This record gives sequence, structure tokens and C-alpha cells, in this order.
Amino acid sequence: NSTAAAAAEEPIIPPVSVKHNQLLINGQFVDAASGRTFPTMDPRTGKVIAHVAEGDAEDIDIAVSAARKAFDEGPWPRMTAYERSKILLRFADLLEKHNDEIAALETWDNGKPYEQAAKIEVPMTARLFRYYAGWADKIHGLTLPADGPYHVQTLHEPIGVAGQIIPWNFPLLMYAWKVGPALACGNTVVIKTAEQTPLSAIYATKLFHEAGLPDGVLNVVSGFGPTAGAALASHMNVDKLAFTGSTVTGKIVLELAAKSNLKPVTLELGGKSPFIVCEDADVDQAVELSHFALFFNQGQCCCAGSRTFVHERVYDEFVEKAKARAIKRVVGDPFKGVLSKALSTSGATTCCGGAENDSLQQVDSEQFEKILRYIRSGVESGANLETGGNRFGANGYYIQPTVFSNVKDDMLIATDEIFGPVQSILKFKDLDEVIRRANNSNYGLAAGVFTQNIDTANTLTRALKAGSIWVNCFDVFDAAIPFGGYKMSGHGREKGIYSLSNYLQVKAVVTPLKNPAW
Ligand code: TXE
Repeated sequence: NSTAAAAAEEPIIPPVSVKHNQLLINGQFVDAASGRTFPTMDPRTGKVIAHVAEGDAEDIDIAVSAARKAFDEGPWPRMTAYERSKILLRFADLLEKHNDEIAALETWDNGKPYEQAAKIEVPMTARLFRYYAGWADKIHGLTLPADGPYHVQTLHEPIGVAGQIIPWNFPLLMYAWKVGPALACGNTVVIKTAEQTPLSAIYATKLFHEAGLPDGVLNVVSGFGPTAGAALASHMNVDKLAFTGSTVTGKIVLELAAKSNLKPVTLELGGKSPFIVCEDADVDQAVELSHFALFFNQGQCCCAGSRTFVHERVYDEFVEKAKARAIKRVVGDPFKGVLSKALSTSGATTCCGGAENDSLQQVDSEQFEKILRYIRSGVESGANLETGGNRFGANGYYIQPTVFSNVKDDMLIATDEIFGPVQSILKFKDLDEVIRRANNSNYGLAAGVFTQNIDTANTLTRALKAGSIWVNCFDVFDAAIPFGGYKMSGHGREKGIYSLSNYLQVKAVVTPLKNPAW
């Protein structure tokens, strides 16, 4: 069978080598001040890909000073917006030129399918920088009609030095979501990448400098959370913090920001998003998209449709088909695979689509063990294990596509973010009930709604407490569409016009009118 075949195969040699493994501060590659390095691993083999400079508080301090200088004295905020925009556009061109190399680094470091990185994630990153390049010269204040003889205007100014902390599930895209709007608004940046996946951001930032980015405007520090990350969150000279990661760590960085200089914080945290299949839904389409909503990117998506609520009239048919779909999934080496026809024709640049060979390779042993623990808890709490439930093959951190039916709301597999390829299917009877149950979560990141009835769709989209609601589709990510959460899924919105306000100060300027008659 395919499991045995995949396990017997030798891992494919990545078509890339690691050229850059240092910190990138003030336009220069440098070692960590401590001289320390840490290994970044190939999850397929557990072997070291490269030793990367390990930044900590001292390096963060050096990087923040460089960003401060570039903001206070450097050309960036004072450049014309058009010049800034041209640099972002040139960077997007360079990303495209080096598309395959960056995609290979991303796959090697993270374990995601190469086709997905090469055909979706790097192109979406370029698209996002072009989108924000378009905004750079369209950011402006207002003239306001105030009571009294005053000329009143608002200036929209960059905040200053932005500190950004990103995770490992979409290393390059998370870099884009954070860096794109910050730079378009004229801020300078220190970004701390995830310790599991440091490689693509260093490479991309080198390209940014080739595109003409002045020194100190964008500084990349690789390193660990409690050292480098915490130093960035609590730095007195960082004016704004943006974080993507777990809700637990989100609370820590919010506290560090409050206890230091009260810098404003945007948080994009975990989720347990409902995917609701109504009785009148196109079941085959709902099965396909619920599969995609959960298994895309190995299940490592904050907005994964991880509570599949299915109406009782179509439940049995849905469970059978969802199980068959999961069994059909091709698991294996992420460097092998082709984009699924369905998703590539649905528009790869707007849809964060998946590959037919979804490697299901988890990023590291910690995530792998966490997922297996949740699978065991699902079995112990009485859910029906329809398929999967184990590791896939003997090597790496592959997990079998796993489907549970008969899941109850209070089981851990229905309440907690598993962040892996484990689908939990729950049964419901009517709309009011599913609204109540879907909203009964600490999270509120996203939701999927499957129905042919416009009234049902309108009721659900208004009633569900979630920042993104996809109707008869899922995971449609366009640079223009805002993304973010209700409740413990976070604060603020990223992407689109909404992200700009995260990186701008609004200054009200009032001047008396000497001759109010005019
Ligand atoms: O997250 P962390 P982890 C969820 C998912 C996953 C779980 C744990 O459920 O299984 O979180 O993953 C940095 N001060 N998500 O441990 O710790 C860290 O170095 C400052 C959902 O990887 O949140 C990394 O850069 N920074 C999520 C980033 O925070 C700290 C994506 C994320 O790591 C820090 C990833 C500290 N004290 C995981 N500790 C999503 N929303 O998409 C860690 N970091």
C-alpha cells in the first residue's frame, strides 16, 4: 500500500542550498552577539539543515537601535511614498525571480508540500507586497468641518519601530502580512522569526535590500521566544507589536507590552473554527471543502475548519464520504506532488489552495506528539475513529489523515486547537442549536457555512462570532480581505485596508482661521 511504499522511499534531496544563516541587522549579515547558533531541522529526517545565528536580548537591542535610527534619521519615513512603493514592487519582482529557491527553503524547513510553497505561497507573498505598494501613496488624512473658526486636519503618520513575531506554519506569508503594511506606512521593523523555520525570511530580506531597501529599515533576528521574542515584546524603544502564534504566548506578549511601554499590540492567535453543513448543502462539495478546510497545510492553519457540524439528515452520507476522501489523500515526501486540479482551477492566487500530495508532515516532534495525544484522547472519550489515528510511515513526523465522527462538544478534540490533520465531525438538528454550539468557544477566528438557501446563509453569517466567514467556499485569502479574530483568537485585523491602521498614528492638527468669513 501507499503507506509502506512511502516509508520505504529515500527522502528527495531538496533542490536548494542554504546561503544565508546569520542575523540581518542594519543591512548587514552578522553573527549573534553571543556567537551562539541553533540547528534548524528537516522534519522528514530529523537531520540538521543548517546552524543559524541565535539572536537574544542583546541582538534585539542592536536591531531595535538600527530600526530606531532608520526611522528617526534615515530616509525611509521621509522618502516619498512613491519611492517606497517602487522598492516594494521591485522586491515583489525579485521574489518571483527567486520563487523556486525560496519555496524549496520553505518546504525543507517546514515540511509543507513544495508545490504549495512554489505555486501558492511565494506568489501570494509577491502579490501582497504589490497590494501594499499600491497603498503607500494613498495613505492620507482628512480635512474636518469643526465647530468654530478653525482649520482642522488629520495627519496619518507611521508609528515608528514595529516589532513583529511570527510562527512556523506559513513562515513567508506571515512575514508578508506583517512587513508589507508596516513598510508601506513608512515604519521600520524588527522581525523575530520562528525557531523552527528561520530560513525563508533571511533569504527574502536579502532580496529586499537588493531591491533598494535602505539599511536598518527591516531587521531579521532568528532565535527563541522566551529570549529574543520576549526582549522584542518588552523593548522600550519598540512602538508597536504584532504577533501571530498561540493564545498562551499571545497573553504573555500582551503582558510584556503592557508592563514595558504600553505599546499597542495586534494578535492573531488560535482557533477552533466551525464548518457548518446544512441539510440543503451540496454534500459532495461540502465534503471536499471540509476536507480542504482541515487538511490543508497538514492541518497547521489557525483558521482550520476543525469542528465539522453536519445536519442530521445528511450526516451519515457526509461521514462516509469524508472518510473516503481522507483515505484517498496522498501522503508523502513534500518535495513530491502536484497541485490538485480542483484547487488550481479555483484560482491559486486568491485561494490558499492545497496540493494533492499534502505531505501531512508535521513541523517537529513537539507538534507531532501533541497531535497524537489528541488522537488518543478522542478515542478514549468515545468518538468514532473512522480512519487514520496513527503516525504515517516509520520516518519523519507524518500523521495519517484522521477522521472522527460522533464527536461531542465537550470532548477535547472539539474544544482544543489540535493544529494537525484530525477532522472532528459533530451532528446537529436545527439552526438555533448549531449557532449556539458553534459560538460556544473561546475562539472566534473563522467559520464555513454550506447551504443553498440565502436566508440560512444570511442568518448564519450574522449570528456567528468569527472574523472570517466563508459561504460555500473556504480559505479564500486575498491581499485585500481582512483577517483576524473575535474573542481569544486575537485583536485587530491583518491584510487589506484594515491592516494600515495598525501601523499609523492619527494626529489632529488645529489652526485658527484669521479670517473665518473665508
Ligand atoms: O507557538 P508559540 P508554538 C498554536 C498551535 C500550536 C501551538 C504551539 O496550536 O500547536 O500554538 O505552537 C514566539 N515571548 N499556533 O509553541 O509559542 C515563538 O518563538 C515572545 C497557532 O510554536 O505561540 C514563535 O516565533 N515570543 C498559530 C511565535 O512566538 C514568544 C501558529 C509562535 O510560537 C514567546 C503557531 C515569548 N515568551 C502556533 N514564546 C497561529 N495563530 O496560526 C514563544 N514565542
